[in-house]
Amino acid sequence: MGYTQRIIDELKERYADQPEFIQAADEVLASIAPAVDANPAYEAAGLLERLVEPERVIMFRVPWIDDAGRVQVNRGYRIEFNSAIGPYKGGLRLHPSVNLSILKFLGFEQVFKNSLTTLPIGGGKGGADFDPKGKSDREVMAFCQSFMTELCRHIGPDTDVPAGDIGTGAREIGYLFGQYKRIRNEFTGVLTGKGLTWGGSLARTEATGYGLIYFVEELLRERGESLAGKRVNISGSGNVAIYAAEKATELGAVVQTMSDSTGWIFEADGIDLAAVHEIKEVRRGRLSEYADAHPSCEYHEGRGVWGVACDIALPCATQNELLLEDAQALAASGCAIVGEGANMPTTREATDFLIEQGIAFCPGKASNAGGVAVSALEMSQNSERLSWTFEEVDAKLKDIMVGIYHAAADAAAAYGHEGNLVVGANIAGFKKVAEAMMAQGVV
Ligand code: NDP
Ligand code: 2IT
Repeated sequence: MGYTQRIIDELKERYADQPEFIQAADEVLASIAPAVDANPAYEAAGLLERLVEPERVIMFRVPWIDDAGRVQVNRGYRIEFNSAIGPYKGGLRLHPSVNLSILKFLGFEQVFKNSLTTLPIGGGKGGADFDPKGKSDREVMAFCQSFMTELCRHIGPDTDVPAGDIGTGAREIGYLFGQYKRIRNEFTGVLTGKGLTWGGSLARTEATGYGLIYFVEELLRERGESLAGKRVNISGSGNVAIYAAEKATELGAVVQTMSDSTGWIFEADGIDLAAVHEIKEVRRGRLSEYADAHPSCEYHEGRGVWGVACDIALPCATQNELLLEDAQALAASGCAIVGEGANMPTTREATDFLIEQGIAFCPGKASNAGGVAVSALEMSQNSERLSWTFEEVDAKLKDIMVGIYHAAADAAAAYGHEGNLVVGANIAGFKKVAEAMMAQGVV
């Protein structure tokens, strides 16, 4: 049995209770096998055994008091996965589904994604099974302060730099930063996604969504096409979805669908994005409110955006939200591109099917890397105590996304998998981390 397969088998046995982590690790390891097999020194150095184990897993109690005066307790986590090429970097997810398996999958993906950005950032992820939905601002602040009271001893601008993810936006980053500064008495770039008056970077809010569209635009450009007139289906209506929709619309596409965890909307002539922004980001409401104010819109409860015929599908909500049956429906409707804005939104079976069908599949670790890339640019600005203009940051973001597309496409071709961006992104992301780990000895 080959080295890579042995590690996959061992992982499946050891972490049978961590399905999302196994799913992510299996996909990466299976596709980097040719690059690993070409270099026997990796096995001698136990490289894969080390790559699949986080350097450190921190789990802690997060007690806080709700508005009724009751004590609530959540479980907090930070997975410091790999620091071979820079300080741990990655978001904090606040969602009731959060557990060790989900955060390990996200941390593992982040290692390769961050490598692909070409910037000096290692991989990490964290969060808690706290649900910000329905909580008052005071309750969210109480939770964030308690969470940071423990987390602050593990992070720092040269050690580990968290950011946003599902359920963690500008409000949460503000409360977390305030508590870090208060306890440590240091004003440093310990978090990214900060407000513009206190160290944040212009274009960080837009970065993941815009970056996804720049990636897809480059893929289209290589085919002599553009986004103009393309029908685009998006899932989710959070940070990534909204700015992907905004940039796609700006480039002439028609964004037909968006969703939240309750239901989805369909607007044949394009969604009114200002209304979605007001409902989801300002009022923290439900997408069903959009339908009330837009008679042209169809609203359905449950899931269903992949059943609408489109040219481009952009899953931007959460993991495993695009299933095999959805991939089949997309293929039948003539969809030509699936671009992941979320992390691992497409199941393994659906991914394999889409690739078999010749549909261009953009894996999240490449196509959603714009967010963390601009986070790294925020770190640079914090270090030099300067702020760059929106245009400067946006131009760098675009260059980075175009670069990632070509790095993945070139690596795929070099290993005989022309057009397979999954294999290409995994190999390109892996190589730099592997080289750094080999140089740094058995640590
Ligand atoms: P947000 O919290 O801003 O938005 C999440 C959206 O997805 C909401 O519309 C939410 O609906 C929906 N959603 C979340 N969980 C579920 C679920 N279990 N079932 C159905 N719908 C769900 O998060 P982001 O936009 O920041 O993140 C979306 C995805 O993008 C995640 O996979 C994240 O890891 C990834 N990502 C984010 C980056 C960033 O910079 N923010 C960078 C790279 C990737 P509802 O409002 O009902 O909860
Ligand atoms: O999944 C991701 O890349 C993010 N949530 C962004 C991480 C970051 O550090 O900006």
